[in-house]
Amino acid sequence: MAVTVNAQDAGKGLKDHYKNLFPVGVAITPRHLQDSSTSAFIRKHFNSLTAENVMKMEPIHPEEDRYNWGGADAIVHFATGNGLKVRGHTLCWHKQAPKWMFYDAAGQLVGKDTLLNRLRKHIHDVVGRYKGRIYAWDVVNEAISDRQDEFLRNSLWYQICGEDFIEHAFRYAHEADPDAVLFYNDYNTENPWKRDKIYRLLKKLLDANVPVHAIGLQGHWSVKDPSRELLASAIEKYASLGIKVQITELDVSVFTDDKIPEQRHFTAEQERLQEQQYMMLFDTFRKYRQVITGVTFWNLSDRSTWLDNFPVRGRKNYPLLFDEKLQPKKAYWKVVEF
Ligand code: HAH
Repeated sequence: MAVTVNAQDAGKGLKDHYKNLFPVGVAITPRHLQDSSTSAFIRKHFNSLTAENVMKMEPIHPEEDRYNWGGADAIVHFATGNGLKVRGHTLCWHKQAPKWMFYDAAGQLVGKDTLLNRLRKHIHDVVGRYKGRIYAWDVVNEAISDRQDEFLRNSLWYQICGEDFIEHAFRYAHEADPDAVLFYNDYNTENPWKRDKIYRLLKKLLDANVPVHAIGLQGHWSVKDPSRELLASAIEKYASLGIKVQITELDVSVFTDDKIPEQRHFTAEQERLQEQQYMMLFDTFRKYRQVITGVTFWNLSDRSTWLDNFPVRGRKNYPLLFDEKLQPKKAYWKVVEF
């Protein structure tokens, strides 16, 4: 079976199988591009890139008057030179944000005007630098609370600015690059009560003519979650607002909770469940091809993924379509067979 598929595959990469549907992307670090076999692997399978970390606020803007452009420039340069798209990630988030953003020289929290001015400057500088080369931006990441009794997350952005920071972030990004596709990005987007809060937020922004064009479903899923039904109903609900949908950070954890202990191997049972889950996911993405404008994986292969340290530090995970030797897993063949 695998032999037949291999023969038909004829040097095609993942992106080639999906070329009539949507771009297939991956989150990388600039170091991946310095190794020629890794960069060849990236070019074979993917036609869109996201910086896993180097475009986030703290790494790219560590001090008020200093930017660290090196890593971001390298990714954009590689993408431009090789005909890959770039998704920017991310302009306004409660994590990996530099402390200086929220404090004055005396160590006191700044007021709303100062914080919004700093956010505006940051967004103009970053989006402006890559104008025309980064086609989409995750403008606001994870602003909705995970608590059922709370609407927005109680972050410093929210504490200082109230709800307004969200609308301002989108307006600043649109000023800086009117052609960029602007995303609200979040996780647990299929959970009905979080989904309904996100819908409410987006509806409010759209009603106020805020330039938000799309939603990113991060897609940090597991072999058991989400169900086909919840995924479909989330996609439909967001799409009913007239916005596009992307899967921005896809991986399928082999663990279903934090209590499962670490193990030495990818088990046959995990492999089977993961194959089924990936099949269901891509089958659903293909069904909604009219609204899904991209699918991006969060890391290249099981060799190294953020899930090796999250939510349990040091618990090796196997969430991607390529194994530790960068070889396609069984799930890969299921995803490209349709
Ligand atoms: C994502 N958060 C972030 O968007 C991405 O920037 C990061 O590299 C990895 C995952 C997912 C997440 C989290 O950070 C905390 C709790 C749940 C999910």
